[in-house]
Amino acid sequence: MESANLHCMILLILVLILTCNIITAFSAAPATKRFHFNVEWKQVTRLCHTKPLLTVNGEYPGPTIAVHEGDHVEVEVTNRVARNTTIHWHGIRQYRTGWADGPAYITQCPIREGHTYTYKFSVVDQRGTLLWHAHFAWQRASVHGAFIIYPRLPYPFSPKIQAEIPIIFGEWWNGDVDAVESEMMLHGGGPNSSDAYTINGLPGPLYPCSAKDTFVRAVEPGKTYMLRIINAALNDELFFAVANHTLSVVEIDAVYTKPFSTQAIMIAPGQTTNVLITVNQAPDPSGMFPMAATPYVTSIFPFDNSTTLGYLKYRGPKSSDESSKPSVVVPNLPRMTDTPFATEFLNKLRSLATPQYPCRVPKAIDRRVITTVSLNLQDCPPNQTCEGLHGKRFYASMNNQSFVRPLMSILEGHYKNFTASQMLTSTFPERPPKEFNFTGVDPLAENMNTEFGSKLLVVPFGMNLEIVLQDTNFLNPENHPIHVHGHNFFIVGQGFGNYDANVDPAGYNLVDPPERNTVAVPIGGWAAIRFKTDNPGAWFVHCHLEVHTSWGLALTFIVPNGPGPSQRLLPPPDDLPSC
Ligand SMILES: *[C@@H]1O[C@H](CO)[C@@H](O)[C@H](O)[C@H]1NC(C)=O
Ligand SMILES: *[C@@H]1O[C@H](CO)[C@@H](O)[C@H](O)[C@H]1NC(C)=O
Ligand SMILES: *[C@@H]1O[C@H](CO)[C@@H](O)[C@H](O)[C@H]1NC(C)=O
Ligand SMILES: *[C@@H]1O[C@H](CO)[C@@H](O)[C@H](O)[C@H]1NC(C)=O
Ligand SMILES: *[C@@H]1O[C@H](CO)[C@@H](O)[C@H](O)[C@H]1NC(C)=O
Ligand SMILES: *[C@@H]1O[C@H](CO)[C@@H](O)[C@H](O)[C@H]1NC(C)=O
Ligand SMILES: *[C@@H]1O[C@H](CO)[C@@H](O)[C@H](O)[C@H]1NC(C)=O
Ligand SMILES: *[C@@H]1O[C@H](CO)[C@@H](O)[C@H](O)[C@H]1NC(C)=O
Ligand SMILES: [Cu+2]
Repeated sequence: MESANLHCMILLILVLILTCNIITAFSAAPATKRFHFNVEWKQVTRLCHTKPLLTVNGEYPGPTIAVHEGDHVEVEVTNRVARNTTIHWHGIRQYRTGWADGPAYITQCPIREGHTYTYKFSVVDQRGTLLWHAHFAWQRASVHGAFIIYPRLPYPFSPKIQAEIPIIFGEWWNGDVDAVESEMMLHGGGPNSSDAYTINGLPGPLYPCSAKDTFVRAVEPGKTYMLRIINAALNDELFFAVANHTLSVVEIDAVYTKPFSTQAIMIAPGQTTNVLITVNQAPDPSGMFPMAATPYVTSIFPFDNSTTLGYLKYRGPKSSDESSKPSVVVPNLPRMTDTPFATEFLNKLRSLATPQYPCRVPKAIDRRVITTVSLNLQDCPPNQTCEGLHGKRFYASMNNQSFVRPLMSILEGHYKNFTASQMLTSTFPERPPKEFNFTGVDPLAENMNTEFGSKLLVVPFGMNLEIVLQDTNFLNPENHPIHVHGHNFFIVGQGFGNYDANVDPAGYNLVDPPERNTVAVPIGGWAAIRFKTDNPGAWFVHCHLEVHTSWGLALTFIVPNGPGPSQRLLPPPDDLPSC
């Protein structure tokens, strides 16, 4: 009897080992993947303007990082320019490795000219498309690239994918982008807008002197492709569509979704979206189908209202007329101000929520923080001239705190128990300091000044936290893509107008809400996000419209160490840059 049981157990173990082997045979075993990034200038020409462009390894967009789920990653970054820099691995959880997160003055001091810092972290329980980008000044404009995490298990969707096509959106300036930021901060006005949008660094044929810089990708008729779409633009949310083709959304921010079909997508800066596209149209004479991106605009500021165009080129019989010109007709994109389309699209996003990929949304919460996300109009300091509206200066804030980056690493200060800095007080207000009709007031009748500082929000380890992000119509209401570092969150609710804590929670989706790292808070509305504070460290929360981060639309929250030895922030690496 006993020996029979033993045999059973041995058999079971054998079966388990075999099954495991089959699973790991699908992809390589976890490994350490090493990359070398040189941050360097490169002469680049677009729209007939040649300028030194800040790049990684001379590439624009930068090199793709491709790893497998479970891999350990080491990226040695050497700064070869006379400016400071840092790199952020956008959406990577950085569990216990906050030192490798990257935002300057939050988790590290900048990497100075001639210095090297090696970012070391593991990629755990995430799969799909993310991005990496510089997190210093406005360097993200050209210092960015795809971060692809291949899954250990087969994709949970069909049909079979012929190939994948990265589609990275960016913005091109004819001038120096860092100068655009410094000029704006010096005079208090709005920033210059970009001169072009780009697909994989190429503006396409709708711009002057640009037809030769057009992204074209050959595809096999009848096959299905996966587009890994990344919005690395600085200041613009975008609509994207491919002429005559339907897109099927299967993943956002490296989390699988319930698939759904759509003619176009809305994608905010910092967000990623994987879509399937089946190449099933009768090719037009040129065999080229245009794809295009154009902004989704909720701002009153001047903006880049142009359209970037690329092509899918059907591979076909030679009979296709080589001389016929490809269509430059923009595919069916929503109007630039089409908030109903953006809302409808975002409302279709749902976590896959299967036993294999469960949706771990907190059903109950320990704390709710309510914060405004707001633009501000600051009185001009005496004896200065300011170029914002009414001779004042533009700023932005959360709960009337306009975030100022201290000239030190907050994470290091936290780790070393610094109390010296007056700025690092743990008193970020958990409610708006003034209750008013956030989305109904006449802004110009209001005092739109803000306060400046680096107050920290401190939350206990392991709690279920809800943050309600409330837009205001100070200056004007806008859609703000809010990015949280170190944690994915669930968007349990969103709506227009003012959040009502007595009414709105009843409408939350606590079954299959979308899980993301960046939420596009509706214009003149609110979004409620939930997550478990399971990652000790100092984490930046900010608007991914870079202009708003420069104006202070940000906060930093601290998660202390948990009780267990594996719930503590790891010690800082030896090569961590100092200020
Ligand atoms: C911003 O645009 C203005 C007007 O086109 C131009 O004169 C100025 O040089 C630009 N600033 C920067 C920093 O590119
Ligand atoms: C693509 O769609 C447009 C209308 O949306 C139509 O005019 C055109 O003929 C279509 N092209 C092909 C090749 O089907
Ligand atoms: C973009 O803005 C410019 C200047 O305001 C205007 O002349 C042009 O018609 C606009 N283009 C589109 C496509 O809206
Ligand atoms: C502003 O300028 C006036 C006259 O030039 C001067 O008297 C005053 O001290 C200045 N104020 C400040 C705050 O610099
Ligand atoms: C910081 O304070 C905690 C608790 O007071 C202590 O355990 C830890 O050793 C201190 N860390 C440093 C680097 O001083
Ligand atoms: C806020 O203002 C809007 C627009 O004036 C109005 O429709 C709404 O009823 C107001 N809400 C509250 C709570 O007063
Ligand atoms: C924000 O702070 C400024 C400066 O203290 C103050 O003047 C303003 O009334 C405050 N606004 C709100 C909405 O709390
Ligand atoms: C780089 O950052 C350090 C630390 O904040 C600062 O002291 C230094 O002045 C900066 N260098 C440049 C070129 O901006
Ligand atoms: Cu914003």
